[in-house]
Amino acid sequence: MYKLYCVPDWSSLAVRMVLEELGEPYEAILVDNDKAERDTPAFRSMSPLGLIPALETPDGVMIETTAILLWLADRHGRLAPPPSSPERAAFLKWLLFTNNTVHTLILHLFHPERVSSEDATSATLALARRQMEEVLGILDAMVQEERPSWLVGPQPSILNFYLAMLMRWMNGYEQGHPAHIRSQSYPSLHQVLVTLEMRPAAIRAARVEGLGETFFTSPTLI
Ligand SMILES: N[C@@H](CCC(=O)N[C@@H](CS)C(=O)NCC(=O)O)C(=O)O
Repeated sequence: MYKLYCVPDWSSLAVRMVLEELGEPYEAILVDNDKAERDTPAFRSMSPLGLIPALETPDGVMIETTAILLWLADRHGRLAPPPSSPERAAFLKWLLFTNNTVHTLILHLFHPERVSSEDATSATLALARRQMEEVLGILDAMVQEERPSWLVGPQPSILNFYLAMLMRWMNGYEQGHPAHIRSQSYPSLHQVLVTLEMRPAAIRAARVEGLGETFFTSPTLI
């Protein structure tokens, strides 16, 4: 059985939602959000930077949200166009784009002190905000123009879950902070959240993690 090392509402949420969607049994191992627990040799041997998530699989421990999601999709043959599909190229491109831009910029918006000196955090936040608006605009336009089946088709892909989690955090961030970006400003992306919010797997994961009802579109962060 998979073992998911998680903290509620951290990046492990996307993995939990995907495991729920796949209907795969897993054990959720709650890690204390206190850094000390993630700093233990035992945890560091699985996740060298002490980051969440980590997933124990029959092939060894995995880290990195995108790698885990893609591995799960490929292993179970669902939630992503398969390697032979003509849709695979675009899917991979936008999955990695989301990982490298949206997820990275969120970390800059939430922890500007990690990427700039103390006295430059407001400039870092302003820059990250502008960059985030640009990349969300690019993604929104892509969805509107291309209507990719792996994002707006009848079945979600791993990217729906990943993107919805990332946008949840921005939707729920304290108003007035540069990290507070409403998904409504990006209508095609917002629709992905609206649709996924009704998905039983997402609802189950949200309940277990205590994320409330409108957990993507109008969330309260925990
Ligand atoms: N590149 C990693 C980033 C994971 C990450 O930053 N996880 C956050 C939680 S959402 C974390 O563990 N933060 C703890 C810390 O930075 O000390 C991934 O995509 O999985």
